[in-house]
Amino acid sequence: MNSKITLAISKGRILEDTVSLLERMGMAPVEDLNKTRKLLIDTEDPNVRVVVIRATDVPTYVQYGAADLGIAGKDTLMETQGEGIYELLDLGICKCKLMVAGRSELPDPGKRLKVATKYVRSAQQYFAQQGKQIEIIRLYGSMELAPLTGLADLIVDLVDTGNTLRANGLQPLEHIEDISSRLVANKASLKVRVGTLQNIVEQFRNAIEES
Ligand code: PRT
Ligand code: MG
Repeated sequence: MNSKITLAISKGRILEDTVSLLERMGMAPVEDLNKTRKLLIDTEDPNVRVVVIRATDVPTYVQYGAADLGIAGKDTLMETQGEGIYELLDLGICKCKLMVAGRSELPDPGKRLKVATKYVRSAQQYFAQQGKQIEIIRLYGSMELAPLTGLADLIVDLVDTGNTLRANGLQPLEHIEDISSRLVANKASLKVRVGTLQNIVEQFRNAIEES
C-alpha cells in the first residue's frame, strides 16, 4: 500500500478553486495541472498526492478507497448512492444552485411533464416529494436545448449567473438545492488512518476559515 494519502480532485470548473485552496494549505500539486499529462501527482505535502479525474468519477474513487479523500460538487454526490463515502466539510467553493427551469411558468399540471436532466436521481426525488408524476429524459449536456426543441417541458440543471438560461429564453422556476464543493472521505480510510486524515481535514478547515 502506498503510504501517502490520495486526494481525488476534479478536472474542469472546480480545479482552479481547488488548487488555490491547496496552495493556501501548503499542499499544492508540484506540477502545473494545466500543462502536465500526469494524472497522479505529488504535492508540497510529502504525505499527500492527488489524482486528477473527471468530476463525476470522484465519488467512485473515494467509495472504493482508490482515493482516501476527494473534492466533489454536492450535485455529483447527490447522484451517487454514497455508500462508503462520508461528507466531511463544505468547502464553500464553486457555488451554484440546482434548479428546475423552463420556458415560462410551470406548464399544465394535468399533463405528465417531461423533464430533461443529467441529475436523474435528484430530479426524481424532488418531483416525488412534490407529488408530481414526471417522465425523466436523461441527457449528458446542453440541457437548455431540450425545452426549445420540444424534447422536454422542463429541465433540472445547475444555475449560477442565470445567463445560460436567459440566453436560451428560459427562466429559473424552482430551487431544489444549494450546491458547493465538499470534502469527502472513504469510510474505511477514516478508521484506519484517522490521525493523518484528521490533520488534513483540520488544514482544510483552517484554509476555508481564512478565506
Ligand atoms: O464534464 P464532466 O462530465 O467531466 O463533468 P462536469 O460537467 O460535472 O464537470 P464541470 O467541470 O463542468 O463542473 C464541475 C462542477 O462545477 C459541478 O459538478 C458543480 O458542482 C460545479 N458548478 C458550479 C457548475 C456550475 N457552477 C455551473 N454553472 N457546473 C456547471 N455549471 C453550468 C450549468 O450546467 C449551466 O450549463 O454552467 C451553466 C450555467 O451557468 P450560468 O452562470 O450561465 O447560470
Ligand atoms: Mg462538463
